[in-house]
Amino acid sequence: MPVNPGIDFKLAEEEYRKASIDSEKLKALEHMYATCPKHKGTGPILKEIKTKISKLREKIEKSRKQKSGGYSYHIKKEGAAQIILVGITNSGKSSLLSQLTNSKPEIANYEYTTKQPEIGTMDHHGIKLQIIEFPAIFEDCSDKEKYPSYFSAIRNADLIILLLDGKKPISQQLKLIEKEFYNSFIELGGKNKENEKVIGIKTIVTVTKENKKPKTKFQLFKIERIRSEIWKNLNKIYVYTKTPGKERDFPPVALKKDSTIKELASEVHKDFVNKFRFARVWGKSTRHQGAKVGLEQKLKEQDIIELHLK
Ligand SMILES: Nc1nc2c(ncn2[C@@H]2O[C@H](COP(=O)(O)OP(=O)(O)O)[C@@H](O)[C@H]2O)c(=O)[nH]1
Ligand SMILES: [Mg+2]
Repeated sequence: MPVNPGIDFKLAEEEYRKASIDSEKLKALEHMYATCPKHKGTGPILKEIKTKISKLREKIEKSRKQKSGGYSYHIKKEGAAQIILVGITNSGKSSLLSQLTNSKPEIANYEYTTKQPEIGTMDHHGIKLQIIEFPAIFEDCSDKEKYPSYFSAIRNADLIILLLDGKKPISQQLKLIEKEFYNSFIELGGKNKENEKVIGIKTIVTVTKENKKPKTKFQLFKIERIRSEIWKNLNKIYVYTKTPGKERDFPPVALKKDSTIKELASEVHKDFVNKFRFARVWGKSTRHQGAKVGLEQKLKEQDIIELHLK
C-alpha cells in the first residue's frame, strides 16, 4: 500500500478489524478516514473508505427503521427556535420544562416518567421559543423503542441543553449522551459539514441538584441563568417595528444576529423589500435617534424600526 500511514491510521485499522457491531465499525472507519494521509497516492484508499462508510451508514439506518417498525414521529417547528432538553432519567428535564414554559409535564422521583417528547413554549420578551423535553437517554436507546424516530425528529433543532444529574457520576452521563446522539448521526456541539450525514447541533451544559463543575468541552452555565443563556446561544436579536406617530409594536420580531433592515422588511412582509423607501431607527444601532437609514443598515437588539414604504 503506497500510503505511508502513521500510527494513528494503523490503530484505526486495528480498531476496524476488532469491531464486532456496525456502529463500532462505522466509528473505526471514520477514524481511518480522518487519520489517513491525504495525498495523490492515498486517493483510491480514501475513496474506498468513504464508500464503505456510506454503505454502512445506509445499512444502520435501514435496520433502525425496521426496528422502530417504520414508526415515524414528527415535531412541527414553532416559534423563533427549537431547543431540546436532554439528560438521563431524573436529571430534572421535566422540572426545567415546567419552569420555563406553559407545559405541565409529570415530574416524579421514579424513572422514565417521560416516555415521549414533551413540548412547551417559552416566552422571551414576546418571542416564542419551542422547548422540547427529550425522553431520558439510556444505554443503546438510539436503537430501541421509538427513539430512532425521536432522534430524527430533532435533527433541525437550534440548541441542545444537556442536563447532568449532579448526584450521579457526571462524565459517564456526558459520554453516554454523546454516544447515543452520535449513533443517531448527531454530533453534539459539532459543526455541520457539507455532504456528511452526521449533523452538528450547538450544545450547552448545566448540572442539576448539586453545584458541580465538570470538565467538559461544552460551555457550562448555572441553571439559574438558563433563560438568558438560551437566548444568548441562539445568536439572534429581537427588534421592534413601529408605525409613525405610534408606540412600538408588540411582540417584537426575532432575527439572526447582524441582520439588516432588509432582513427585517422581508420578515415582516414579502413585498416590503420591493416597496421600501427608507426607515427610521431608534436604539443602539444608531447614534442619531430616529435617523433615516437604508436597507443595508445593521440592527442591534431592541432597536425600534419604522418602515416607510412606496
Ligand atoms: N434537588 C433538586 N431536585 C431536582 C432538581 N430538578 C429536579 N429534581 C427532582 O428530581 C426528580 C426528577 O425530576 P424530573 O424533572 O421529573 O426529571 P426528568 O426525569 O429528567 O424529567 C424529581 O423528584 C424532582 O423534584 C434540582 O435542580 N434540584
Ligand atoms: Mg421527565
